[in-house]
Amino acid sequence: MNSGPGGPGKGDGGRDGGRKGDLVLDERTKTRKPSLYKVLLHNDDYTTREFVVMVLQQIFHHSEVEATRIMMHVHNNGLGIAGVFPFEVAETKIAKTMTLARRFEFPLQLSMEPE
Ligand code: TYC
Repeated sequence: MNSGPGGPGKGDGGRDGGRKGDLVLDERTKTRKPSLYKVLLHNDDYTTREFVVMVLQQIFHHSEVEATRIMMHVHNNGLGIAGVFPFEVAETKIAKTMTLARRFEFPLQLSMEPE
């Protein structure tokens, strides 16, 4: 039985960058994509539509048309996706949005979950 994908004994063609004998980083160490998280926007009865659209434009970089579409989706369905990002980017956007919302005394809630 061999040692499975990526294990020793393959000889070539795998993850050694095509080189034999040199000490090189595993190709996947350099190329593996970060896992992604959905940032979810929650509806409430108090945050203004205008504020939500502003946040979707300023923090999530959507166009006014797309921001309005997302806001209306959340308004009508209770929940929607503001965007999909690597973990730390998602966390930072949530924190920025929450801080801004609290400054305006809006109860807006966001959360994140693995894509
Ligand atoms: N439901 C809010 C209103 O009618 C608008 C709203 C939309 C609030 C999306 C939060 O995530 C939200 N003013």
